[in-house]
Amino acid sequence: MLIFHNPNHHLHAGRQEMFRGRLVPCHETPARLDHVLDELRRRPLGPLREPGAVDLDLVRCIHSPHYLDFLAQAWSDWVALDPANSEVDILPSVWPGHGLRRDVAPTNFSARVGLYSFDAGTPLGAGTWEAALAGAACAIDAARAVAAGAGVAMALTRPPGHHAGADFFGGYCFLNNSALAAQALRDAGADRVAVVDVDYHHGNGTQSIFYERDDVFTASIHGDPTTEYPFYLGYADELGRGRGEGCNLNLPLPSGTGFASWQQALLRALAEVRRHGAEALVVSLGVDTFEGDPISRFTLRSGDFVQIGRMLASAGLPTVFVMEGGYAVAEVGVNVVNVLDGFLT
Ligand code: Q9C
Ligand code: ZN
Repeated sequence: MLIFHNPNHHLHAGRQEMFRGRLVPCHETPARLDHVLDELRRRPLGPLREPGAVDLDLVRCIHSPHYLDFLAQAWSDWVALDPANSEVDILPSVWPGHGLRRDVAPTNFSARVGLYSFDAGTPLGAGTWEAALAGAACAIDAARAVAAGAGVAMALTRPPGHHAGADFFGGYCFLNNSALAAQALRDAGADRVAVVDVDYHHGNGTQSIFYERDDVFTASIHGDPTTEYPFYLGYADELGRGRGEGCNLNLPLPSGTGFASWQQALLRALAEVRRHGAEALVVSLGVDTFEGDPISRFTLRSGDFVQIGRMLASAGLPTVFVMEGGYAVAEVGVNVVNVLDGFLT
C-alpha cells in the first residue's frame, strides 16, 4: 500500500484546548502520527512517500477562498496585534450565534476567528497552515495514485479533517482531507464516489460539504450526537438536500457500543455505498472507537480493527484511507496499521 505521510505535521502542535471551563492539554498531538510511523517500521505495508506540491485549485473547489485567505494569514495577523502573541495559540472565544449576522465580515481579529470556527477546542498555531496544506497534498496525492490504478493508498496526516467545512475549522480540523480526496477522485474520472467515516465523531464537515451533491455519497458511523461531539449534526434524519437527497447516511450509535453492533452499522453503510454505484471509496479513518480512547465511548478492541480493514476491502473498490482521530496515543499506531493490514489480507 502506498502511504503518503505528512512531513510537516509536527508544525501543528496545539498547546491547550478549552474543556469544561478550563484550558487542558491538547489531545490531538504530534506523537499520534509518530506512533503510526513507528508501527509501520515494525510492520511495513509498502512504500512511504512524501507528497508533492499541493494543488491549490483543487483545495479551492472544497474550501471557500475567503476562508483559505483567513487561514493563510491568521498567524501573522495574530502576531501583528502583539508580538507577545507568538507564545500563545489562537483559540476562538466568540461566535455569530442566535440572531447575529454572519453576512458582514468584521475586521476585529477575534471576531474573524469566530466567523470561521465552531468550537474552542481547536488551537491555531504558527505552523498550522503549513501542516494542514501538506496534509491536503497527502490526501490529493493518495487519491490520484488510486485513480491511476494503485488500488489502495493512504494519507497519513494530521491535523485531521472531517470536522472542517467549506469555510470553518473545529474539532481539531482545518482542511477537509477526505473531501479533497473524494473531489480528486471525481476530477480523475470516477462518476460516483463514497466517503465512509468510521471515526467516533460524526463527520459534520464532510457531510455539509457534499450535502447537496449526488456525485459523492457520504456515510458516517458515530457516537449519538445527543451526547457526543459535535452535538449539532449527525442525526439519522439528515439525508441530504436537493440533488443530494438520499446521498447522506448517518448511523449514530449509543455510548458503550461494542464491535458486534458497530460491525452491523458498517455492513449497512457498505450496502448503501454499493447501492449508490460508487466507483471509488474514501475512508475517514479515525480509531477513536477504541475502548481505551480518552474522549470517546465505544469499546472496540485492537483486534477488531483488523476485521474493519477486511470488511472495507470486501467492498471491492479503489480505496483511499485518510487519517482522522484516535487519542489513545500509544495504541493509535497498532490500531491504524491493523486496519490497513486487514484491508490487504
Ligand atoms: N475535550 C476528531 O476526532 N472535543 N476530532 C471534545 C473533549 C472535540 C474530535 C471534548 C473532539 C474532536 C477528528
Ligand atoms: Zn473523532
